[in-house]
Amino acid sequence: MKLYGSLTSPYVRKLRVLVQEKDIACEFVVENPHDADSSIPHLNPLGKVPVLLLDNDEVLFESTLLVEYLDGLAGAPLMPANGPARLQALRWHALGQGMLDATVARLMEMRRPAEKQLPEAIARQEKKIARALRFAEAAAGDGAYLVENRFGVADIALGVALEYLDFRYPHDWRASYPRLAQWLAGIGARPSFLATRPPGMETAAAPR
Ligand SMILES: N[C@@H](CCC(=O)N[C@@H](CS)C(=O)NCC(=O)O)C(=O)O
Repeated sequence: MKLYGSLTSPYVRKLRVLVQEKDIACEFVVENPHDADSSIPHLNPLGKVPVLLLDNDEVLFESTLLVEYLDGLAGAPLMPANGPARLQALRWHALGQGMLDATVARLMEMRRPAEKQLPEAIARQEKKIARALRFAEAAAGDGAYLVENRFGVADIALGVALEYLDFRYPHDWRASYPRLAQWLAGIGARPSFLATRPPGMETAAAPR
């Protein structure tokens, strides 16, 4: 089984963390979907990473689906099977995913030539991120983990989203959201998180 993705994609990082946490045998193939000769469009019609190539040559894509698939392969599930805990975990995953989408959309706008950038488009994404942070601060408890008092998909999704802010939209969110800051200091110190930090952030001390 092969996981295709870039070293900077937070969507890919969710899977890399999960694979390490569950000790799943999966080769990581570094591929930038933006490269002209990238193989990704031949694997995923949407041209995006992550892509998972199974041993029977079937291809799966979309990080939320891949989390479900890989979590079902081995070991104790990181996603609760049912009930309120499952709903909570799915909502944290949706929140984290939405934060990634907003941070990526903001980055794409900021990468356009200065004269073509729309400040209102950037502000719109920043407001989504600010509201999501406020929501997460209020919804997170004081424990080390978000759901059922044990590490799971919710922690991967929010942890990756918060560290992606530090990578692509660095600002002092920790001053306003001390509970999230403290929670991330614990999650971000896990070996799976340390081993998958994007280039340039590998040795950054937490909290940043
Ligand atoms: N909803 C997708 C988003 C994946 C995504 O946007 N990946 C980016 C890299 S961070 C990508 O491959 N972009 C290339 C493109 O959109 O052409 C997921 O969760 O897997």
